[in-house]
Amino acid sequence: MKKIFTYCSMGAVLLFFACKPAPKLTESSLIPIPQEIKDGKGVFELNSESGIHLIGSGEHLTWVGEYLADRLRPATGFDLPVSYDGGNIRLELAGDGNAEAYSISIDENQVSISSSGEAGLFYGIQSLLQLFPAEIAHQNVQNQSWVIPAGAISDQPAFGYRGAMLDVARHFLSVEDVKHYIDQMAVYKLNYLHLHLTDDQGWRIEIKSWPKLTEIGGSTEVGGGEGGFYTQEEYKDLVAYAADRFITIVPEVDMPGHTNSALASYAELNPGVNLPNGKLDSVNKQPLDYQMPLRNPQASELYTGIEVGWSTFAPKLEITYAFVDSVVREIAELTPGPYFHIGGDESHVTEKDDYVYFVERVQDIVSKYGKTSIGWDEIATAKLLPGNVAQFWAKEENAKLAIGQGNQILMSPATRAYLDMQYDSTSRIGLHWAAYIELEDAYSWEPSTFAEGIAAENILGVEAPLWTETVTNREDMEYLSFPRLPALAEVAWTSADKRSWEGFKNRIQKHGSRWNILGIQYYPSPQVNWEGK
Ligand code: TNX
Repeated sequence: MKKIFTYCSMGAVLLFFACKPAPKLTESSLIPIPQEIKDGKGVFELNSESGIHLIGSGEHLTWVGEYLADRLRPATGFDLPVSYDGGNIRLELAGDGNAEAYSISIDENQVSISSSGEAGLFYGIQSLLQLFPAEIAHQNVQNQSWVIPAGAISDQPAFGYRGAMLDVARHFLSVEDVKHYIDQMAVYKLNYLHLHLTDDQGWRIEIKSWPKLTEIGGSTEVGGGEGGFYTQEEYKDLVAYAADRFITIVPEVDMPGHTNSALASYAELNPGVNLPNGKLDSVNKQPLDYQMPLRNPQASELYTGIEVGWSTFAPKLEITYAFVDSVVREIAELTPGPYFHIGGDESHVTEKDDYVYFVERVQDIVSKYGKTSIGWDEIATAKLLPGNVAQFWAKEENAKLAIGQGNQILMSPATRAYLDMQYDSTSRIGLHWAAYIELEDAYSWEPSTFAEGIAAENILGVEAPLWTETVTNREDMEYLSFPRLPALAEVAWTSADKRSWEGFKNRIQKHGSRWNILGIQYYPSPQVNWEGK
C-alpha cells in the first residue's frame, strides 16, 4: 500500500490540530529547477525555536546566515538567531570543487545546506526560500505554519556566467531601482549584472578627469527628461550591494559608436578638420590633434531620440585614446570584477579599418588596467586578445569569427534573450525589431544548439539585456522582465535535459503569488494559469 504522508500543525490561536497531505519536494516550484531532487519522509517545520547554525570558516559566512534570517524573520516573527553554536538550519562550508554547487537535505528535524563556496550556500538559501509558502515574502507577521517537504536536492549551474543587463543610458535608472533588480536577480541565481552606462542619449557614470561627461552628457535622456548619473561613490555602493549577493558588475562604455553624449560634452573628441594621425608638432612635440585651433572641432548637440548607429568617436585622433584611457582607468579602479565591456555595436558611420584599429587599441587599454574585454559581436571583426569575449546578439558569422580566434561567446540572441522586445503586438511598451518574445519563446531554447558552430564549450554563459528606449520607471522594468528574466535564468542555470516548458509553466505560476506580495508588476502572460490573478 502506498503510504501518504501527512503533517499536522497546531493552530497558533485555536488549540486544535489540522492535518493536511504533506507537500512533496519533487512537486515544489523551484526556479531554476535543480539538477536533482528526491522526496523524503515527512516535513520540516520552522518554528520559534529554530536557529541558523554556521559551520566552517568563510569571510562572509555570517553575512550569508544573516541574509537568510532577514528573509525569514518578518513573515514568521521568529527570532532565528545566527550562530556557530547550533540551530536546526545548518549552513555548512565544506569540501572543494565548484563553489556555486550546493546540496540541501531536509528531514523532520533539520535542514542542512552545504557547499564548498559561499556562493553555493547563497544559492542553496535561494532554493530553500522558494520551498516555503509564498507568504514568507510578507514584511509583516503572518499567522500560519511554515512547513517544507523533506527530501534532498543537489544542484550546480550549467553556465558560469548568468547575466542580466540594464541600459541605464537611454533612461536613467536610480540606485534604488537597480538594487531592487539585483535583489530579484539573486532570487534566480544570476551572477553578473552588466550596466550599459553610456550611449548617445546619456553618460551615467562620473569620470573625475572628464567632469563634463556627466554635467552635460548626463543631463538628459530619451524623451528629454532630466537624466542623471551615478557618482563614483554611488557606483561603488552598487558594486558592493551586488557583491554581497554574489553578483559581479560588468561596466560598459559603448564605443566607438553610440557616443553622442560624450561628443556633446567635449568638442575636442569630435574630429573637426581631419589631420593626419600620429604626426608630432615640431615645437611642442604634441600630437597635432591636440591643437584645437587647427581642427576647430564643435561639440555635437545632445540627443533624446532613439535612432541608432549614427555617432562615432574619431579613431584617428590620439586624444580619443587619451580619453578612453582615463575613462577605463577610473572605472576599472572602482570595479573589482574581471570584465570591462567596450560596446562596439552598430558603429555604422565608422570606417571599417578605423573600427578594427579602434577596437584593438581599446582592448589593449582595458588589458593594461587588468581587465578582460567583452564586446558586442561586431568586435570579432577585429583581432581579439586571448580570453576576450564576444557577446552574440545578432550576427552568427561574428560569433563564428570569435570562435575561430579561440574566444568565447556570451549568448544574448535578440530573438530570445532581449527583454525589451514586446511579448506580442499588444504589449504596452517594448520594441519588436528582432521578434515578439512570449514567455515560451524566452524559455524554450538551448544556448549550445541555438546556432550551428556555437557549441557548449564555446559558450561562457547567457545574458538577458533590458534596453530602455521604452522603459521609464520600475514598473516598466518589471513588466518586461517578469516573468521572462526567471525563464532566461533557468536557461542559464539548468542543463537542457532537466528543463521542460510544461514544467516551467507550472512552476512559474507560484512565483506570481510572491510577486503580488512584493508588489512586482509582472506581465501576466496568457500562457500561464496564474495563481492569485
Ligand atoms: C540594438 S543590441 C542595440 C541597442 C538598442 C537595442 C534595442 C545592441 C548591441 N544594440 O543599441 O538599444 O537594439 O533593442
